Amino acid sequence: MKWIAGCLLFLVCLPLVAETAPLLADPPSRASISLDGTWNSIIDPYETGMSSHFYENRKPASKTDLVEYDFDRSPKLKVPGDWNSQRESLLFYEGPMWYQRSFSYQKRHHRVFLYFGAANYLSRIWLNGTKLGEHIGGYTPFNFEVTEQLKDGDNSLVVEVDNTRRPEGVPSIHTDWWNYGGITRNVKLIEVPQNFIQNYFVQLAKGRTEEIQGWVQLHGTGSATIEIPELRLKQTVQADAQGRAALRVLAKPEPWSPENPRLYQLVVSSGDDRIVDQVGFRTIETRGTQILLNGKPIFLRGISAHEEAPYRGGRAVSVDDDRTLITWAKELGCNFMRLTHYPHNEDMIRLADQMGMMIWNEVPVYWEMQFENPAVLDNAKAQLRDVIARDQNRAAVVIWSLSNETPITPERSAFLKSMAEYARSLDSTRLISSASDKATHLDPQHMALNDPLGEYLDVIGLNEYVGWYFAKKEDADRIDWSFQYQKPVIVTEFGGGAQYGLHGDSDTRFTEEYQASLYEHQLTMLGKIPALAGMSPWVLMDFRSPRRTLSGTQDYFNRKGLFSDRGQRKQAFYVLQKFYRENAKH
Ligand code: GCB
Repeated sequence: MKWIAGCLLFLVCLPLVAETAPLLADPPSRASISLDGTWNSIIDPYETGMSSHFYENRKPASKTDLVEYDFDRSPKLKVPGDWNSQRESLLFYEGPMWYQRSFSYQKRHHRVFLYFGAANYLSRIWLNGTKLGEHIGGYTPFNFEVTEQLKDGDNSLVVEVDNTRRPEGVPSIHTDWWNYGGITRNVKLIEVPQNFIQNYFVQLAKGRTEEIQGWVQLHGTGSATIEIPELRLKQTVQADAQGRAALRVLAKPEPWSPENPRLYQLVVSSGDDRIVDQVGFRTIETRGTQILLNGKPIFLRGISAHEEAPYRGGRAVSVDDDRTLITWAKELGCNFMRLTHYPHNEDMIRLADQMGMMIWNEVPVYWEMQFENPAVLDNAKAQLRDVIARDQNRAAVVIWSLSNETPITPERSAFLKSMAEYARSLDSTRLISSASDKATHLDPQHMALNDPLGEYLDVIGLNEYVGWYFAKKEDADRIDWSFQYQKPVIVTEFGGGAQYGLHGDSDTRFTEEYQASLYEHQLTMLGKIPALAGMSPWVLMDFRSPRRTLSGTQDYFNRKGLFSDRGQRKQAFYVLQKFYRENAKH
């Protein structure tokens, strides 16, 4: 009996579908074929596609054959792109959507992987009717090997993407941003030799400006050669039985910084595989309550931002969208962006490397979640693992953020402790943080953040809405803050809503004057926090949120942007710009 129960348990625990393959590094030098463009799509709120086998992409075999779907006659969707902003009727749609495209292929390389930049939230993928697997999580890349399933000539790729919100999801049911569904990032075939370079990590060792360390992960064995021609560096390292080759070498690169975003060509080769990347080198550490970039204290003049497209709305999908967002942050005087509340696209991080913008990179552990559920922890860790695997060579990324505004419970603290340890085991060179809003009012003039989570972090993130969600903005002038942990503090959010062009006195909510005045009072208050090492007010641009229903003012937009969603600057933009100009040296 026990034996049968054991077997049953084993069967239940077995994955029901093929797993995704380990993530491939995807620098622009990889040989690849883009599958972006116009795809066929079928909205499927009742998920009949599974029982009707949409993935077979079948046509009636005869006049009498009943097939109740036809991808070729269905509406089109652009990939990459969210579906909500492509068709008015899809603005609020949450549920399954089927995507299909045909493409022709001629085999040129030994092995081929199908790579998705991201699809929100649950994806199931079939190539020529064969299921490749599933992926959970809306903001991280994933890939499958398709060497066996690809045919010479015509191929049909079918993807079911379902953005239904789920209690056990990461994030869970409630967020303050739009649950954009769809294949929101690039899709491509990546071609590699039989033995290939899976990934590589080449950065300065923690706190060492003259030592480059890292590894190359091979799919196969043998050796890997790492070259940085401008540093006259060339090292060949032998892989162990797991294909991992460790690197440690003395070198003196010119340090990357926002003022001087110096990048070096990096060449990694092994057998027939060769990767070329652009990599910057910098150190990032803390000392007491300071953050040190390349050994020197730096103040993070930041702004928070969602991955939403300026002017036209919807998910940001192009390098031009990314460039506009970073350019606006630069105009504001920023050297730092907090990219909330999930990993943004890879191009954004690459652009930050090139343009000189330090990045806070976050995973969507947000508000209430099932912290006691081990599968949720696995999911959150997988998202953390994959964003680190994707961005670990970007000097711009200085902080991995584990979470935002989670409730203080023993289960949540254990969850985040485990995440912090995992992040450090994957990347020991960057800082770990999290944003907490669990401050307490000790008395009218004194607030304290004593979130036990602080123990596991290098940098404390504080979200506080004095003058918007509680207290009057004028109260900020008299409020002092205290923190339980002697660590650097970044005020990761403060702000208030304003409708661009709405004017009035500074006590009237949603006027530009109210927002500008709130910033003035906030900046007075923040100036009195000795441990303050940076800030990233909420938020760069107005963004869509289903929670923001106030008609005529919000219209399903969170209006706390310094820019409107159409790119107009509000008065508060200039308040913060002035402050950052005056504090540029700190
Ligand atoms: C917060 C959240 C952010 C919200 C923001 C707001 O504390 O972290 O996701 O959008 O407040 O506008 O209320």
